This record gives sequence, C-alpha cells and structure tokens, in this order.
Amino acid sequence: MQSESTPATTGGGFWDDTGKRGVGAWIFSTDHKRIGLLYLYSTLTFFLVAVILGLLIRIELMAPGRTIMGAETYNALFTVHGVIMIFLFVIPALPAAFGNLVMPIQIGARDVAFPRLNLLSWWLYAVGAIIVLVSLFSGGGAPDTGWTFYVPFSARTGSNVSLAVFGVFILGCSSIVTGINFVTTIHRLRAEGMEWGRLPLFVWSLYATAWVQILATPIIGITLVLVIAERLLGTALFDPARGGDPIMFQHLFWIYSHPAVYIMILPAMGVISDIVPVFSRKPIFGYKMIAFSSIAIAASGSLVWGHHMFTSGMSDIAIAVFSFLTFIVAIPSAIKVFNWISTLYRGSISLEAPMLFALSFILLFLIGGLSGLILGAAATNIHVHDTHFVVGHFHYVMFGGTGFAFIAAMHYWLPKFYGRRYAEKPAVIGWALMFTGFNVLYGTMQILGMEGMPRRYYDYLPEFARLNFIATAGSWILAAGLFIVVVNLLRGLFYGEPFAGNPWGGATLEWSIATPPPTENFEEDPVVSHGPYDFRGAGVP
Ligand code: HEM
Ligand SMILES: [Cu+2]
Repeated sequence: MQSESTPATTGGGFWDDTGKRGVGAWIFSTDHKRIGLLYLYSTLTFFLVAVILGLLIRIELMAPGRTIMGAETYNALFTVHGVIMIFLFVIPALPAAFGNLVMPIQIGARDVAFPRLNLLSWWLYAVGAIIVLVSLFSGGGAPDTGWTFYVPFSARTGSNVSLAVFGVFILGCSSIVTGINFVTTIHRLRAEGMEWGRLPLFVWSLYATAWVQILATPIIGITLVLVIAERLLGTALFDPARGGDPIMFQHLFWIYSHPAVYIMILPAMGVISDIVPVFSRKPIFGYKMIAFSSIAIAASGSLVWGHHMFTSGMSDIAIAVFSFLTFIVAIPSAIKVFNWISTLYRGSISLEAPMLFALSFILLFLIGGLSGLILGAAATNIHVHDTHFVVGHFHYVMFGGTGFAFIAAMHYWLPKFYGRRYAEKPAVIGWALMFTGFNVLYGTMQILGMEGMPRRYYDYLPEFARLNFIATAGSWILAAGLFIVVVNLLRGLFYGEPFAGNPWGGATLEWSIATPPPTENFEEDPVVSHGPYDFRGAGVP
C-alpha cells in the first residue's frame, strides 16, 4: 500500500530512495529517473499555465473590439504565452523529461554519463524559469515583444525585456548541458551488444537532437546577451542610425531558432517511431532510413533559417537559395512519415491511448508539414507572411506534433515509472475532444490567415468575426479534452489499476526490467542480442 511520503502508488523501485527524504530526495537527486520526473512536473505545469494564457488570447479575439483586456495586456499575453510554450515547454519537454526518464534504460545504462551535470541542468532550468517569471511582474512589466524579441522594438520598449532574455539565456545553458550529457551517454554507456544499429529510434532521435542543442544554442545565447548590451550599454550593434543592422539580429535569432524547431520535433518523431511498431505488432519499416533521416533533418535543417526572412529585403538569390534548401528538409521528414505508414500497413493495430495520440501526431504533423511547404515557397510565403496562417502552421507542428507526442509518451511510458495506469475510456474521450477542437481551432486560423488576418493584432475587421468565433469555440473543445486527458492521467498514475510486466509488448530494454524500475535500473548489466523492434520473445501477453 502507499504511504504518505512515497507517491509511488505500488511502492518499490526508485521511488523508495534510501538516504535523503522529502523534497530534498528529489531536488538533489542525481538519479536520471527522478530528474526526468522533475522535468516532467515542471514542464507540464508551465504548459498548463500557458494553455490558460492561450485561451485568454482566444477569448479576446472572440469578437472584434475589446472583449476582456486592453491592447497592452494582449501584447504581453501573446509574448508570455509564446515564451513559456517555446522555452519552458516544447524545447525541454521531450528530451529533458522523457529523454532522461527512458534513454539510459533503453541503452542498458545505470544512469547518464554525468549525473551531477544532469542535476545542474534541471537547476539551470528552474533558475531560468524563475527569472522569466520574475520578469513578468517586475521592472516595466511583462515583455511585449513577442517571443522572437525582434529589434529595434526589443531594444527600446520599457517592458522588462532585459531580465526576460537573461532568463532565456540561462535556459539555453540548461539545454546545452543536457545535450552534452546525452551525446556522451549514448557514445559511452551502451550495454554490451547495444550496437548503433540496435539503438531504439527514440535514442537515435535524441542523439540528433543533442547535437543541435550543443551546436545551435550558443548562438541564441550570444544574441540575447547582445540585446541586453544594446539596452543597458547602448552598443548600437542593431541600430542603423549608428551604423548597426537590425536585420543581423534576425539572422542570428533564426540561425538558432530554426534548428530549435528540430530540438522540438525530432524527439517527438522518436517517440512515434517507438510507439507505432509496438501497437502494430510489427517491426518498424525502414529502421536505418528513420535513424539516418534524424541526422539528415538536423543537418539540413540548420541551413534554412532564411525562410523566416523572405520579406526582410534579402537579395532574390538569397531568397531562392533558402527556399530551395527548405524544400530539401521535406525529404527526410517525408521518409519518416512514409515509414510509419508502411509500418502500419497490414499490422495488427490496437488503438489504445498511446497509439491514438501517435496516429494523430502523424496526421497533424503531415498537415503542419504541408502548410510549411506553402511558407517555404517564397511566392506563397509573401502572401501569408505574418498572418494567422503562420500561427496555424506552427501549432499544427508544435502542438499537433510535439504536444501530441508528449501526451502519447505520457500514456505509454509513465505507467512504467509509476506502476499504475490511466483509465482507457476517459483517455479516448479526451483524445477525441482534443483532436476535434484542435482542428477547429488551428484549421480555422489557417483559413483566417489565407484571408489576410494578420498575426499578433489586437483587433480585426468585421469580416473576420465569424471565423474568429469558430476558432475560439474550438479552443474550448480542445481545452476540455486536454483537461480530461490530464486529470485522467494524474488520477490513474496515483490511484489507477496496477501496471506491471510488459502489457504493451514492447521489445526495448525498459520493458525487460521491474516496474517501477529499480534505482540502478538493472540488477545485472544487460547483454543485448536482438534489435529494438524484434518482437519475438518480447514477452508479448
Ligand atoms: C489550448 C492551447 C493553445 C491555444 C488556445 C493557443 C492560442 C494561441 C493564439 C491565439 C496565438 C496567437 C496570438 C496572436 O497572434 O495574437 C498563439 C501564439 C503562439 N502560440 Fe499558442 N496556443 C495554444 C498552445 C500552444 C502550444 C502547445 C504552443 C507550443 C508548443 C504554442 C506556441 C505559441 C507561439 C510560439 C505563439 C506565437 C506568439 C507570438 O506570435 O509571439 N501555443 N497561441
Ligand atoms: Cu524555420
């Protein structure tokens, strides 16, 4: 039975820490599973807070004119919504929460290569998050620049931009530390027999992600320091009146922030590559191509930042080159989609919650990716630039993609760590509401954008009223579904049916150990003799 101090409902495993007790046993723990859960709790909390902000934005846009807030509050709200969703949720959620929870076990390791750096990474995350939160309520008030912090506005506005970008700088340090740790772990700590060709695809995706974290994140770090210097020291690097160049800021910003979308989406693709074969009872189709395409996406995706700047006055040749390179990224992405669908083909598919969210990922990511091609083609980009079409596009990819994969991962892996599971029926009802509301909300935004409704505007012309109302109604359906999903998960993990053994029938290493996992993961070092999707002998019930 459960006791007060161990929320692990079935007890046992890493929940029963020896030594420290209470909060200290968590925030000073170097166990990758505890750090993963710390990340899970913190990213999930920020996600829910930012969802509420998104709903408020949508209520304001429900009808023309003022609905519930003034224009300045609105500017602050979409900025804070974006900053929290991007820097405190989507970037860390999958690699730092689920990467930490699952990756070391999947490669047969007892922990990551640098457990203390791992803890430091969470602490940096926590400190960065607190600084961002403090910036909302201090100085000149919440930043109102949008999450992109574009100069010259960000250099001049009286809102608390300096502190906010400093917070994001610290968050960047956290991301780099995680990346270094994961690359080293995957190189050095694989169990005997865990060759590169036997790595689960989630691990491959984390490996590609980690390189992007290491190589791209320093650029945003430097850029943000330059914004602080601009504000506090008057450096004028970005001020054309004194010989600076504001467009340079955009280049520096997107040289990180485009690759950053691969930090968000690659681990999500890894989750899907692990879930789809298990719930189709078939080995994954095209293992090598999926593994390789993660690296190819990370590499080619680092060359396309200019597609965010087609309207900034670049030369036509630069536009053509960036447009062409952007289309190249579509190839490895399409390879993945093709291979997932081929895996489904003639599989014996079971539609439990992890699979429902994984399948919706594939569809929503496909819609997001195709609308990305419209943005990647310079001609159509100029038409929909900075309209709600863009907002619709990136929500399809980030929320329909990473967000749905995160929820799929919660249903798939968390029972393993809690020893209890969610209830199936409410999960399906919540999923159905989420999926419906999602398409009503963001599909409508894409239409609004094509009709010319600009992004980040407080007010709009009366002809956009009807579609805006529909979008807002969609946001409520989506939120209702999300609420059911989250409550059902939390309830299930703490009080639900016991979960033990290998009920999904996975063939990766995490399903071969006790539930919940023991502190050291493995009683004795495992020796791997088959691939991650070889379901023969996986203990399928
Ligand atoms: C129920 C959930 C959500 C709702 C209702 C929502 C709503 C919105 C709306 C209406 C905007 C446009 C604001 C404007 O253009 O004036 C927006 C912007 C944005 N959202 Fe969301 N969103 C949700 C979830 C998410 C998620 C999950 C992410 C990231 C993974 C995200 C990231 C962003 C970003 C980056 C912006 C851009 C902010 C900017 O333009 O500066 N949102 N959201
Ligand atoms: Cu981009």
